Amino acid sequence: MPSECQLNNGNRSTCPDCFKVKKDTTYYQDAEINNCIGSDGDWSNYDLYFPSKSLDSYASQTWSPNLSMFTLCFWMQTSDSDRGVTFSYALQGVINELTLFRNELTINNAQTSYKLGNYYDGRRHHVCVTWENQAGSWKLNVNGKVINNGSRFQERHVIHGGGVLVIGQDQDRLFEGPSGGGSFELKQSFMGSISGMNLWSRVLSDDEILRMSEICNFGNGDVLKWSDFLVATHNVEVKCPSNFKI
Ligand SMILES: [Ca+2]
Repeated sequence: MPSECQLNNGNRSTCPDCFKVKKDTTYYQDAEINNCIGSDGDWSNYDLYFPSKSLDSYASQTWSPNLSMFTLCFWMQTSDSDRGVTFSYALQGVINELTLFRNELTINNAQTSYKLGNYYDGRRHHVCVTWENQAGSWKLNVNGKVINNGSRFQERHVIHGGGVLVIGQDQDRLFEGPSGGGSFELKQSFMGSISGMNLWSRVLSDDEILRMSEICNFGNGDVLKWSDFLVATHNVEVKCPSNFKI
């Protein structure tokens, strides 16, 4: 006989083994929330949508490890004709510790040119940037192809953890939250969608990157994974399920 109503945050996707069929029991699950959960059971099947250029839209995060190499991958779709910035990581005293400008990759305030801006064309693209500090080799990979690469870029440098990462804006001074103000520049705010952003502490191979781009797989970064970005979004639309997955 139905008698009790139990509500909890778990569901069949987050904990398949917890679900037990029980007589006279009906299982309900919020369909919309369910749409945001990826096949990994994590809250990862969503896009961040920045509807227009604005100083007040962003997602922010941080990470702990120091990085002597990295791979950063994400999906994006933008028709921004201006200098929208996807990724801005700053440390106290080093405002461009790792920044993806439209046509420059910046590590520890030094820049190298690339052609990411060619893909601000309104279509969906898979973007990866890799770098390592032994040879200073770096690479921009879009849709599984190497677009630009170089070496002797910031050899021996270590990107320290504990800074401030902002998605969708360029930090002109260390961002300290909504009340801080004055940290961003409108021309460099991002409009469009960003999804599946992950950061790894190693250089992924071209094959691994190609596979991710072909199957629209987000992967799971060991430094940051996409589900980590939901906790601190501000005036950004969260759209589920992701428009970038097949
Ligand atoms: Ca700026």
